[in-house]
Amino acid sequence: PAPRTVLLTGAAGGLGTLMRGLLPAYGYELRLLDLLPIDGEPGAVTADLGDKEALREAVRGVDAIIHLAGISLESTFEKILKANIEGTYNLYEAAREEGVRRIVFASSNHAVGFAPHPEGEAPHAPETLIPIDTPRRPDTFYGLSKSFGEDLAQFYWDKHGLETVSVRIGSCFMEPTSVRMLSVWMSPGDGARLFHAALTAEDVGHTVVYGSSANTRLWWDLTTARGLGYEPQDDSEQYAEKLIAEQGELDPRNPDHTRLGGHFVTNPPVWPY
Ligand code: NAI
Ligand code: 15L
Repeated sequence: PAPRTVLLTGAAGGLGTLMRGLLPAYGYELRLLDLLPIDGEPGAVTADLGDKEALREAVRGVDAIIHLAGISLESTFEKILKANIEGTYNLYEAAREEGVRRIVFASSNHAVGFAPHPEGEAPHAPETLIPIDTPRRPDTFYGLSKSFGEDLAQFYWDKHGLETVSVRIGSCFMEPTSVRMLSVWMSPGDGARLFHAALTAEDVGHTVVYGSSANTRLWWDLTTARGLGYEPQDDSEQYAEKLIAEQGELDPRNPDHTRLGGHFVTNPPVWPY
């Protein structure tokens, strides 16, 4: 049966807030969890991913989990280790113990951030797009934790039959705000479509997908995402003229402009606490 009750971790965050707005229309009943309390949601679970008891209680009885919680930018290895690596392990253990069948894991483009992206005129030829099985090349400790999360997901599938769709999200915000984002933008509506597909596709085992809209300037291959039944409806191209006028075209001599991870490869934004 299709999942109905879904635990959304990281529900107070940017993507969590967008998905809290969009996913109920697909018929999901969301249970919310975050380290921070959520305004107007007195039923939300306020818990740290380090609290195993709280996680076990939070996952009890849900059909699936969308795991967004964690440090979403670069930080010290010690902080990333606790929130993203141990935290994701704790959540998988809780899910295994409580018999949850599927997790949608918010991986990131930064798990492969050092991969070079196709250059030159878009749209890029299909054979030049970054394939889903390209060797992982994390660009930060943050990206390294997402790489670990994908391996953890594979292990829990092989060893315990717990399914995961790992979504290497590009940039999911209301609008793209940089020339790079024109290539990796995922509109909130497409994000909800992709999460819905990841929750409902059959026999996913552990499937890794890139998460973006059908952008004209796409750098990566959306085949595995489409294989879940995802049909993106949006394209960032409508924002291209304005962003390029403000910021200029990407410069192939600039190392920040030639790798999938963009400025994360040289000067990543740092988690504030
Ligand atoms: P965000 O930083 O806005 O939200 C993350 C949430 O996780 C926050 O509300 C924070 O309080 C919570 N959190 C952090 N540490 C926690 C802990 N130890 N226990 C419980 N909750 C904790 O990030 P955003 O943009 O909403 O991203 C959500 C997820 O998607 C993250 O895992 C991020 O790495 C991933 N992602 C997001 C992208 C995007 O474009 N927004 C792109 C690629 C990946
Ligand atoms: C990410 O993984 C971050 O969580 C998000 O805040 C964006 O910076 C995004 O990548 C990106 O690459 O634009």
